[in-house]
Amino acid sequence: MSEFAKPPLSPVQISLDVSTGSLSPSGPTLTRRLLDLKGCFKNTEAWQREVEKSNPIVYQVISSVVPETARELPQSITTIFAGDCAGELYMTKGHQHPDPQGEIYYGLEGQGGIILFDGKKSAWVEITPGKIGYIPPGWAHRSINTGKSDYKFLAVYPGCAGHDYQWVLDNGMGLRAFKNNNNFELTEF
Ligand code: S6P
Ligand code: ZN
Repeated sequence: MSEFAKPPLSPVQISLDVSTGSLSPSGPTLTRRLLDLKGCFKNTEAWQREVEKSNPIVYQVISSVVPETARELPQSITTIFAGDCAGELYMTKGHQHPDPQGEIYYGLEGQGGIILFDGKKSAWVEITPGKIGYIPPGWAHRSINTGKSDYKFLAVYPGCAGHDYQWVLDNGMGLRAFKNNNNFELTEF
């Protein structure tokens, strides 16, 4: 398995293959199945049933070789597959940055968006190919695939930011995204 490079890094060119969502050279790949999203979907009975039935892959994250350490600027490609659990669209776990740092997402393929929540206010930022979504410091973020094919985006974030997943389990995200006929709708959490 590929690993992060050890600082100090040399200047490097990184190739991005949008069709596979891969980077070269690349760092670690993370694959999240439905079981890994425990506590995320509203309908916990449907979630349990589908975990026992097939436990499908919901998304994967391919990191570049740039490590998640202070002063570095890591990047990753997230691919969220199309699907839903009892109508709630496939999504990432969502996290808050313990060190409140901003982040940018850049849409590569498919249709999606970000649910953001600062603990009081929630927001939705649509992401399609060529669009940049800005996540300000202090806003937890969860990505959603709102389309019928893979949704892929590039993330660039400060290496010191970190990932607090428990914050989302404790505070929610303010909004949920459900499929609705050929479209989707956002509902209260
Ligand atoms: C990292 C950045 C993304 C996510 C990825 C998966 O700060 O926001 O690379 O890690 O989209 O989401 P999650 O919520 O499982 O980390
Ligand atoms: Zn983040």
